[in-house]
Parts: sequence; structure tokens; C-alpha cells
Amino acid sequence: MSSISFKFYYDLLSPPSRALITFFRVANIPAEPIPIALRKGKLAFGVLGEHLTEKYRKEVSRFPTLPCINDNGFRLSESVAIVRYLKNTRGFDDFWYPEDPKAQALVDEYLSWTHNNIRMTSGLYFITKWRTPILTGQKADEKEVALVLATMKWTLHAVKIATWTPRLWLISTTR
Ligand SMILES: N[C@@H](CCC(=O)N[C@@H](CS)C(=O)NCC(=O)O)C(=O)O
Repeated sequence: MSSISFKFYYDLLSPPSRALITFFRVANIPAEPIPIALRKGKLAFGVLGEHLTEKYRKEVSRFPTLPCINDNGFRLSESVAIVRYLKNTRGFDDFWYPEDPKAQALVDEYLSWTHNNIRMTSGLYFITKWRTPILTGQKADEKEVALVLATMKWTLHAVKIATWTPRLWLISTTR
């Protein structure tokens, strides 16, 4: 595996940033962490964040999101794209992201699914129940909170069903 480091822009408030930072640590992938505060900077759409500035767009990413990397001038956002890029350029262990087409497709299947389900619904719950009230100083609409909570619970239930015996694990090929 390559020991060449790259810049890693993140905010611990962001679940995909936390996923990558944890992955880099456990898989011993050298990265230079650069914290970006999603809450600081200019005001846009009622949200404050350094990622909404022109400076960020020019220096970090064309998309106003975290996490991102800069590998010797090559800039990339999207956590899944970043993992695939690092697999191709750093060649870390198959254990983390397999080369076998079927095993890799099962990892990709879960990564695609979780973005539109667990991450989306838990993010909406967090935003409705906590983030918006903290940023605006206004109480959360409990009817809305109940709705997003029910949606989040449904996706968690779907994971439970998908991993029931004999499906031993999310990417098990024995299903
Ligand atoms: N699919 C993207 C998600 C990126 C994303 O939505 N990041 C959020 C933080 S978790 C963000 O930067 N949001 C900008 C904002 O809240 O204005 C990934 O996996 O990296």
C-alpha cells in the first residue's frame, strides 16, 4: 500500500466524513486532515458554512459538501468515489474493498442503498429534530419529527431483515 498522503477535508458533524476518517485510521491510510466548519462562513439558504464560500469552491471542491480530498492537485468529493479512487491509486487490502466483481458489487450495493436510505432518513431526523432548531432558535415541529423518525425506523428495520440468518452479513455471498 502507498504511503503517499493526501489532503482530507472533513467536519466531524458529517457522517460520511466520520466514516472516512475512521476508515483511514483503521486501515492505516495516511491522510492530512483539514477541518472545515459546516456552521461557519457566509449565510446561504439559512445554513452557515465555510463550504459555501467562493474560496472553498475554488480551492477544495466544485460541490459544496464534505468530505473531500485533494491528492496532489486532484480534487474529489463523495465518500464512495473517494474510497474507490484510493483503492485504485493506493491499492489497500481487499478486506476493505474487494476486487472480486461479485464481492465488490455487494459492497457497492450496500453503499448505494445506505446513502438513499439509512443516511438520508437519519440525516433528516437529525436536521429536523436538532440542527434546524439549534440554528434558528425555534422549536422542532413534533409532527414532522414523528414522521421522519418513523421513516428512519423503517430503513433500520429493512437492514435487520436483510441481515437475518442465513444472510450472515450485509455482503455475505451465501444469501
Ligand atoms: N454523498 C455524499 C454526501 C455529502 C454530504 O451530504 N455532506 C454533507 C455533510 S454530511 C454536507 O456537506 N452538507 C452541506 C450542508 O449541510 O450544507 C458523500 O457520501 O460524501
